[in-house]
Amino acid sequence: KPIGLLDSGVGGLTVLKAVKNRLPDESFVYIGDTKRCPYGNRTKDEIIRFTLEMVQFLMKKNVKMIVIACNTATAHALEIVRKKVNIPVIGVVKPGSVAASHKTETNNIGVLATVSTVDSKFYVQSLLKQDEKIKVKSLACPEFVDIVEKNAYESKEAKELVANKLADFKEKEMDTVILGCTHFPLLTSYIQETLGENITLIDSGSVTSLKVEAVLNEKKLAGNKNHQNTINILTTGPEETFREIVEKWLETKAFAIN
Ligand code: DGN
Repeated sequence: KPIGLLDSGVGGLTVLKAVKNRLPDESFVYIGDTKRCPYGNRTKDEIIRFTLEMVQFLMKKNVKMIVIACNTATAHALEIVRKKVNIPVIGVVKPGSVAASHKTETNNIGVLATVSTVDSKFYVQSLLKQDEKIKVKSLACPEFVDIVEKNAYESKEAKELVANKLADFKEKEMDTVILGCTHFPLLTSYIQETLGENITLIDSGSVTSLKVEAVLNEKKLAGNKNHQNTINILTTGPEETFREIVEKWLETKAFAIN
């Protein structure tokens, strides 16, 4: 059975890539809800409804586990999804928070995310659960999602956008910044360049992949080496740009549903 992943668009591909590299014997179904992207400026109710619809779609594909590869959906809908399905459901906020809290030496962490994730305060709560001394500075960067979705994340426009947006973000004590939106790892080089080499960026994809592996082992759900593994990448929106990003990022094909 495959592992199911969902995001509002192409962002969750950064998580898929990390999980696929760690677990090459697994099969995957990925759904990007491009038609309704971005989720980041939606109401909580909309985010919950859309997430549940994507979960239902994945359940029809007979997945054995769901990874909510979207911080916005994780912040608002993780617990609700967990109550609806009887398979393991993993979000991306806790793995990122745990990794950041281990990494920081100054207890001063930055979070870059969508408007809705920042407003939910989910990261702040999650980080404080790790260590109540942690100070968090958050910034909503919805523009980053748009530039990634239009496949311009390697352009001069993207470089300038990141430089302007993050020019005043860093504080003296800050040593760790969480990429709290799964779209943002595509902009890693520009973000790192702007914030400086002494800032550690936390990409929830790689830490989430460790969690996925641990849960598969714990629940005895890990894939079998002798099986033919498949990877099925789908979008609710138009195929063209989505497919270009998938081909470049993952070197595989993508398809639009219906
Ligand atoms: N990739 C999503 C996230 O991690 O929050 C959100 C992008 C969006 O829909 N705004």
